[in-house]
Amino acid sequence: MGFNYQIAKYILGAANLKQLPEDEGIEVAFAGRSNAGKSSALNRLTGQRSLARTSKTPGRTQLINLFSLQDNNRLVDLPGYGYARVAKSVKEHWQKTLIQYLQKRDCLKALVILMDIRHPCKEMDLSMINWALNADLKVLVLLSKSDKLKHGARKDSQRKVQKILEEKMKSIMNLEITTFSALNGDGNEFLKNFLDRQFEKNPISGEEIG
Ligand SMILES: Nc1nc2c(ncn2[C@@H]2O[C@H](COP(=O)(O)OP(=O)(O)O)[C@@H](O)[C@H]2O)c(=O)[nH]1
Ligand SMILES: [Mg+2]
Repeated sequence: MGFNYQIAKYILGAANLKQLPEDEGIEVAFAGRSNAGKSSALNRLTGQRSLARTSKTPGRTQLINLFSLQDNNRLVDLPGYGYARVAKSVKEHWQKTLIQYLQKRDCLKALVILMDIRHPCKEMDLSMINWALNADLKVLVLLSKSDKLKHGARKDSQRKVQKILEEKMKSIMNLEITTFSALNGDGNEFLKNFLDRQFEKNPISGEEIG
């Protein structure tokens, strides 16, 4: 009885916090460096090829894009962080808006943080993960574009990242990691299962049969 992510519908792109819908229900946001694969992951998750615009020009998704699911649940495509080729003033504005969203949005329950499996754990990634865990958010790390590596290298990278995060984070209780490919669907079930648990209103504590 997982959620239906195919019904996701674009609501709006917010340029600032005032344009966001009411701060109620549950939001799970996708974050990561520009070009990490956020939009592609949302497209794969929802089975909609062009739900979130994917771009070959990094740094173009500079709005907070919201998508509705059933029951006042929403997916959020955040502007990518740390892309150098954008004007400094523009970058600073977005960094500020991003931080404000993360700090002030009460309905934000979890972050999905994408890191290119070939270039994981950059400084901004680590501070983002650290910040989210300290703010008591659930965090799922997607090591994206896993199709770019062979099976062995993929597993190696995941183990390395796991170790780095164990060392650098105070607690990894609320942290999960999987490899992910928007191209071949690797990790998509893991992602769905993670999201199902965030959106679930009354998590069943014990086994309930019948
Ligand atoms: N091979 C491969 N390429 C990907 C994957 N996900 C994204 N890309 C490519 O990476 C680039 C950036 O993707 P996009 O989703 O726009 O990243 P965003 O900036 O984080 O939203 C695009 O050229 C995508 O086609 C993946 O799983 N495998
Ligand atoms: Mg994007």
